[in-house]
Amino acid sequence: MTAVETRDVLVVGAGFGGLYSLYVLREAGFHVTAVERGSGVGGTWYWNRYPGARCDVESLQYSYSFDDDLQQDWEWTERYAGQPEILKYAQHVSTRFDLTDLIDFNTNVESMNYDAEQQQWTVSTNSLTYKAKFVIAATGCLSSTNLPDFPGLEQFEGDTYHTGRWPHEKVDFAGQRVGIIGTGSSAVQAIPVIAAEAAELTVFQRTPNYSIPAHNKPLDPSEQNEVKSRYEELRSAARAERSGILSIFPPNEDLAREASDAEFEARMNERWDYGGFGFYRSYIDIVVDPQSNERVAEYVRGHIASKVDDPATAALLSPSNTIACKRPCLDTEYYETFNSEHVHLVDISETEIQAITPTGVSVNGQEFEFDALVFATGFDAMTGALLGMNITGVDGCTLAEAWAEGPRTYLGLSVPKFPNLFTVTGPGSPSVLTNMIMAIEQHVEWIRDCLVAMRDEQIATIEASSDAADSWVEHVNAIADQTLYPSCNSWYLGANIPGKTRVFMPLIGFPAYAERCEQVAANNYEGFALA
Ligand code: NA7
Repeated sequence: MTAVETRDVLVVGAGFGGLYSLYVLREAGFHVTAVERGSGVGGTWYWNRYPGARCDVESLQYSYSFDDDLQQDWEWTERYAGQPEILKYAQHVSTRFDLTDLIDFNTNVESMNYDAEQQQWTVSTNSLTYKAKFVIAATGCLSSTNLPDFPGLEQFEGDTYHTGRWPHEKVDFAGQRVGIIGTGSSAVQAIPVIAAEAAELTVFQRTPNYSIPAHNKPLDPSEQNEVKSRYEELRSAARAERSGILSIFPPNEDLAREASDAEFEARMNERWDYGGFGFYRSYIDIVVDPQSNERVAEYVRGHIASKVDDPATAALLSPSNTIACKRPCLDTEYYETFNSEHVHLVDISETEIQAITPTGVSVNGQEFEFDALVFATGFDAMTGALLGMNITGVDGCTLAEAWAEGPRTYLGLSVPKFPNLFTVTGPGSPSVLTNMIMAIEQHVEWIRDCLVAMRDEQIATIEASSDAADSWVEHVNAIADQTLYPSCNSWYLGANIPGKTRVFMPLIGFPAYAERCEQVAANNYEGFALA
């Protein structure tokens, strides 16, 4: 018989959300454990070890703010930290705050059932069964990989890799013919690095992406010290930003559609040369006004044309869709990589991949031979990991049933019919449209305060009301509908997964969201049923 462990709170996941949950709940006196399917901490940064993997939020911001000694002691080495450094940071946090012993590694949740009579969850895993009053799903937004069902996939005789499940050992592509499918953020980062090693690299592109130079560089110690000396002020200024991210370019109210050619060019050039997402803060109407959006898109297409020698390749790499309505990419020499003779671009926009064969890929009757295939095909974002846990709430309602029409949460934190279950950066919260670590801190602190209040008031259960969730989903989509975000087939909308219901999942605007969460708590958790 499987052993049963009892906890006040079970946390699922030991990425940044899980680690911080463990920390605050233990400090608040709860008996808490995390289960983690990996053999170490880090979540996204544990799995995404592909060549070139790097965060697109600057390292001095993509870090915890809850402990000043931590943020003062930790030294980042680059403007944008690479995966190995972020993983080391996560490991350091786990060790520094004695969290590692609170984590059961190599533990995969197989199902989760709520017992309304006992008012507790039973969480079955591949090893132990846990009973817990509360469950916190800190399962990440981009953690359930999407591997399309390519016919013949299992026949391929070479090595296959998914960027989101990269092996821990170094993969050596030297001398190999490598094929990569996908041109999203992961591919845009991986392609230049794989190209530097492989004998031949063939990129299969279904939709081109806009990418802005990262201009990554070693961090200047004086810049780092300057930020550290003002960390509190800068962190709170970041929380007041719509994206929770500060840029050296202050926000402005200017409209791209009104700028003269000279003004527009000068401003865009300045942002392009600096690199990073500050580019998109050049004008406030980029994601709301199609004409302004097209002006910025055309500016980027101009850069692609000037970077790529072959005009036909440049044209193929140039997107025509709305800029920034898919997650924008940051790159290091992405477009330039296609100037190398051993790098080939195959357009599959009209003729999808027909089959994976024992020796390679077949497209439109043409065979491409490879020693290795890389799937940079993304994730079942925001809902995949939650749905993968086979969760059943009250009245036998499964999460899959509850979300048949798309994810339905209140505040991105809670789902009707699933009492005492919290989601960290769940669908309906700002999550992926912000600095994730900042969003995680806000969510986890809200959950901690809620659990402490429940303990103090002797409240056993909390459950989002159906009406509150309906209005919340409407609110999230109404805000998105004021923008151009819903106009692309993005993973924000679930449009990258065949059959997935299209609902805009992240909420635009961190500060108003955080304020709303505070109001809800102050108004005795309005929108929730407490029992
Ligand atoms: P993305 O951004 O979802 O990119 C996945 C890529 O894979 C994208 O180019 C897709 O083309 C392509 N794709 C997906 N399915 C197929 C099939 N069936 N055939 C051909 N091509 C396909 O995932 P990433 O991992 O790059 O990035 C995820 C996030 O991680 C990123 O936004 C950052 O926040 C970090 P499509 O565009 O759908 O035509």
